Amino acid sequence: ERYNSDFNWKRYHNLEEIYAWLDKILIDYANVTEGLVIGQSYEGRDIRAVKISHNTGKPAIFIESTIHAREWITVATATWFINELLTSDNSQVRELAENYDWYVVPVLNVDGFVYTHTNNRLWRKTRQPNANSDCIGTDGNRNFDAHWMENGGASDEPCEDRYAGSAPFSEPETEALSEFVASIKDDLRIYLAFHSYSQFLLYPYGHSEEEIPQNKEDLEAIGDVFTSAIRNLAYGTEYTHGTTANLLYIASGSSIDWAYSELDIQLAFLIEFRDTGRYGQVLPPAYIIPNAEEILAGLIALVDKAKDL
Ligand code: ING
Ligand code: ZN
Repeated sequence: ERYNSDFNWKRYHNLEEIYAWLDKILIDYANVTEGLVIGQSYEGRDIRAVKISHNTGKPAIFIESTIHAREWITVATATWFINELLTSDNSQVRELAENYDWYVVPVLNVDGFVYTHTNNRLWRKTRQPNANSDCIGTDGNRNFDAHWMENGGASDEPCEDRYAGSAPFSEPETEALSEFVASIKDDLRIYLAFHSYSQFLLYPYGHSEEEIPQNKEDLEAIGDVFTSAIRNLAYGTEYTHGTTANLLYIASGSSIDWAYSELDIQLAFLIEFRDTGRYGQVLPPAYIIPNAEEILAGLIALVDKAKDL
């Protein structure tokens, strides 16, 4: 049975349910979707992507979700967003869907995500064992080849949650992602990474407090419209924007720094979803739709602003 009619956004789902739902939308919306497998995880699972396109040759927007296993709100939001792009009749959402080629990886860290359902709800890293250590896994968002392990905010200790790995792209998951994103780089306009939590819109750099060379003003202008769009909804949720290093902490080897510096994607953002710590990573499912609705509003504003830049 490929169809799973129980899929909804009233609760969180496991990988099997999510992949069954992907199979369903690929059938139901076959004319505008394409299912892609960008690689295999350490434990051999498929890392899947969905492409949504109403015509080839449009600028592309890439969404990376759930590089950190415990950040369940990211995959719930990514799947809700895919569903909106396919089903909404709101004119702003239709524009979003039809004027861009969307690539969404709903669960990048598939092994870690399965592990959060079976063993440890708060697991963050991948699941590849480390040489000379009993500790497992690497922080995918410190494993990219961009100032890897150079400037702090990443650890060379395999037992740490921010372990950067034995080398850049030591993890099959980040390696697969980087190969895939590099393959669409010429069309890629915006790179988005979904995380939780803290209610931040972050942009480069993370590896240094030094200012980005070219387009700081553009990124700040986008940050302003993104946060206002969210604040103006009835929920009134407050997001803050700024560079990773200034607003949050120094973190080298992240995917947005890599996309920005190595692939020259000028618009690369990491969004930290709800909340600000009350529930943290264990956000109750009643907040899935409010979170997703405000992220949609923020992304409509973000993409619209990017058009003028
Ligand atoms: N936060 C991000 C992390 O990987 C971050 C913060 C943003 C790092 C941008 C690097 C670049 O630590 C979470 N919640 O994972
Ligand atoms: Zn994260």
